[in-house]
Amino acid sequence: MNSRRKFLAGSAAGLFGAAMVSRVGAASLPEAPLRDNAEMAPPLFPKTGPQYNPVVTLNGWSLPWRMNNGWKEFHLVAEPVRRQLAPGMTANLWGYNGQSPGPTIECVEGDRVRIFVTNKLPEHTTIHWHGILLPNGMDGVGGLTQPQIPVGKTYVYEFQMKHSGTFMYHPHADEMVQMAMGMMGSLVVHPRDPNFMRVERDFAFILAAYDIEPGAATPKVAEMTDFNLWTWNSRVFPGIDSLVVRRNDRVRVRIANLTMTNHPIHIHGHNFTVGCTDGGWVPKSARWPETSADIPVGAIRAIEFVADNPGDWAFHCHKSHHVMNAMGHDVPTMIGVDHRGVAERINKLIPDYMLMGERGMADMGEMEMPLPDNTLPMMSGSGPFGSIEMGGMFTVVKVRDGLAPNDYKDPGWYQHPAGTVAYEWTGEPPAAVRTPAAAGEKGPALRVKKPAGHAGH
Ligand SMILES: [Cu+2]
Repeated sequence: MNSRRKFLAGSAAGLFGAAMVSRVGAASLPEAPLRDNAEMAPPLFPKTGPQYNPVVTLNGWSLPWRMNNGWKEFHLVAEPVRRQLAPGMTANLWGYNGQSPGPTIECVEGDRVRIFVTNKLPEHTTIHWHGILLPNGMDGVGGLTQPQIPVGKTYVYEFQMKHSGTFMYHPHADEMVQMAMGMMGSLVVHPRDPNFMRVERDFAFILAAYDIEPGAATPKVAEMTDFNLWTWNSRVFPGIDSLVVRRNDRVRVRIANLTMTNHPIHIHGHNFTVGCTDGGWVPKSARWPETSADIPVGAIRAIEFVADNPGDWAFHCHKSHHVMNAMGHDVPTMIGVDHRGVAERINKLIPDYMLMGERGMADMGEMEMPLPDNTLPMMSGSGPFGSIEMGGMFTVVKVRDGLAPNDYKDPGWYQHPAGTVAYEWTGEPPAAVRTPAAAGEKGPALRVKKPAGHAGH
């Protein structure tokens, strides 16, 4: 901590502890780059320090740094942000450096890092470095290991990255509000040996949930269980980036969960193993094949697979209520009810009123339902064969031949070789044969029931 002492001694305002850092900001703070959009930035290859294979953050970016006498210096600014969740809906969130989640911090095992955190929120904050083995006073738990960072002040965290793996950062101050507002970011520590657990494509994102009323833009921060927007890096389908990979690439996807429930993340057309948790690497001898990995609350799983099956593969949370977007409260079941024209009339009286479809809910995917402003259809996204009827935690892994090593551009939809797509059978249907009902039994009744409200989805 030598250079920290030097740093503080050099300050003109050496009487006020860490708060003084902001007084010398103009001279000593590294730049705090900002980002004003939710596009995926290309991987950030290191220009200085040890080499590594950088990650790609879905709908996000990695924070540039500067080297200063052997320290890797980053600057995070905690602040209110406007985040587009998908085209058609923008939310008022809190985040870092212009976006929620904040930028991914990437460094290398053994690096000494100095992270400046400037608080531009309307209340105090801290940052906890989830999973990092560090000195207690750098752990970022407000009141326990440091005073909270007051509004307008900058604090400095300094520690050495002792082990490689997948971690995250988030506040440990007024946590319920600050995480419900979107304050979080990925933190990746690359192995010192770039060939250790090497992959060709390495993705990172965080699971976050919000409760935003249809027609509103600000999450309800007191919500405990009843969330209606299930996001990857504060984006919902169809706003989530595809994972573009070259055929036969080894792929890692680092998934952190900062929602209040678990998410079984499922891939099609491949199987994977869990290669890393926020506790460290899983030895290869201890892995087993999966197609879904449950990501517990407050945990991280990095899955690894070889992308050997070309195509457009669904990749999603397997809880079916997590692959849809916001519904109004008390949505009635309307299956079997002809309500054409009713919603428009009700909407004049109750702006956030939405109807479920009368033939099931696929109507929502076809966007026939009138929606309040700044509200996404519950299910949407169109594919080469029509509406995909998804929302929330859903995207596509696009496995293609012949991509350049760092080409993450959307290659468009998969062109299926002739004879490899499910097709309609056009013969005569067989005569229906029904099993006679047992004596006293009525015929089969179709019942479709949805819970009132959206608790638990
Ligand atoms: Cu889920």
